[in-house]
Amino acid sequence: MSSSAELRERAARVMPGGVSSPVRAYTAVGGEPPMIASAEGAHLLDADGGRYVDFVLAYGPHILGHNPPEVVEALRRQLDRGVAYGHTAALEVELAERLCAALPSVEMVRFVNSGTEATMSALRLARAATGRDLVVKFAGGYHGHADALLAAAGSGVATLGLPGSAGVPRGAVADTLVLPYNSAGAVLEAFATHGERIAAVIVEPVAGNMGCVAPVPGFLQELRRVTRERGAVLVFDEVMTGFRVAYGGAQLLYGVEPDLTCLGKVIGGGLPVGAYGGARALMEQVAPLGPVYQAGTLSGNPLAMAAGIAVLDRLRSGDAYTRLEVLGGRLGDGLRTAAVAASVPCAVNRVGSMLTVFLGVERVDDYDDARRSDVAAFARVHRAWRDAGVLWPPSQFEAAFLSTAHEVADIDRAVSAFAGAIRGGGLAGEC
Ligand code: KE4
Repeated sequence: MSSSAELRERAARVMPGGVSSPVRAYTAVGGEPPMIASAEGAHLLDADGGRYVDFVLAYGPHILGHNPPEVVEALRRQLDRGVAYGHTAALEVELAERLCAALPSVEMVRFVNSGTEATMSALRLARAATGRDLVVKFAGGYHGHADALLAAAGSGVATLGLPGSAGVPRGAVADTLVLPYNSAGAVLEAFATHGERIAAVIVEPVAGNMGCVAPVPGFLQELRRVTRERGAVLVFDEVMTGFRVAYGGAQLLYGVEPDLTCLGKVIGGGLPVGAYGGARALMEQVAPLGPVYQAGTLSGNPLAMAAGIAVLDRLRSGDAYTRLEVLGGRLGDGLRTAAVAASVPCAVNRVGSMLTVFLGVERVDDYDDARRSDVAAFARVHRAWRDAGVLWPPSQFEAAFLSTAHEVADIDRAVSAFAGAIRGGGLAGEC
């Protein structure tokens, strides 16, 4: 098989940046990205035989680690039955029933093939349902790459420093208001000025795309109050948090029920999937029942459904979230302790098994705070992790993830390499 170097060279010839998604190019942290040959549990293996503890987990889906037996078995079983029918099958119904049972605010759901499709469709539905055009999002929030939402987005766009994106026409973002995350005041002001025109507020209830940033107490509750009072649709983008921070998502964890929920990642067990859902009265406006058109050739794909059902059944029945909280706590505390010992200012933001470490700052509550962190120091730490056989998301503006397949030794390896980097790398007190 080709070596990583050979694969990178071949990839660069036929794929922009040699990647299928920008963050994978490692632009923000430097170095050549590994070319992966296989995965097992909490580990990735590259084309040169290198083995890494994986804290990327495909940016969230692999909450049970790579290739958990129940998912492999479900996929093997389904393969013998076919991979796409172009008709409704039992698996879609079974996963849809599980989503509706798990998420307090969801009575009906529509499957799509990515988080981008989920948020794009949810906003179309919100605009149709309200007859309004304005959409509020938050700086550093990333909801996929639909034109209307690529305005001061987080994740890849933030990492690449692109204020939006080339190719997005002015008209596409003219109705997108971008506010500071965690600022209820800014939201109230926006409603005071534009209230009658606001169709929806879309929010990552726990932000993951400016790095992990939790909602400050009362923020989500205030979004719920003002949107209900002013007749706007509250959209929780739970593509990352859905079934990650709790079986019922962030809406269960924080006790705030949105009007629409967007899902992805975990619910497909690593296969292409997305979904959006909410109250029946809203969802019945979606074609073929209602006037809001949305479609997809491979939506409800039986393989993705089979994998998603296997993952959710394991999450619902076992002690996964207890284990994830213990592992997450060990990692977060370990990183904080190491930073204190090295006298390096550091903010470790964690919600369950998603977390981000910011260097050179003491607190990160929004995108401006995140951008004040020392991204050069982060890049140095990222390289030290890699040298220690630890793969961390290659961007300050991403969340790292844990799985039930991670062991204490994996956590301690990441903490030890971090401690060495901030101590040995002369970061102490330098940030
Ligand atoms: P996809 O279209 O990539 O499936 O989902 C878009 C999306 C929507 N909403 C949230 C909260 C998301 O985190 C995402 C995608 N997340 C990024 C990582 N931060 C995907 C990784 C990538 O772009 O390569």
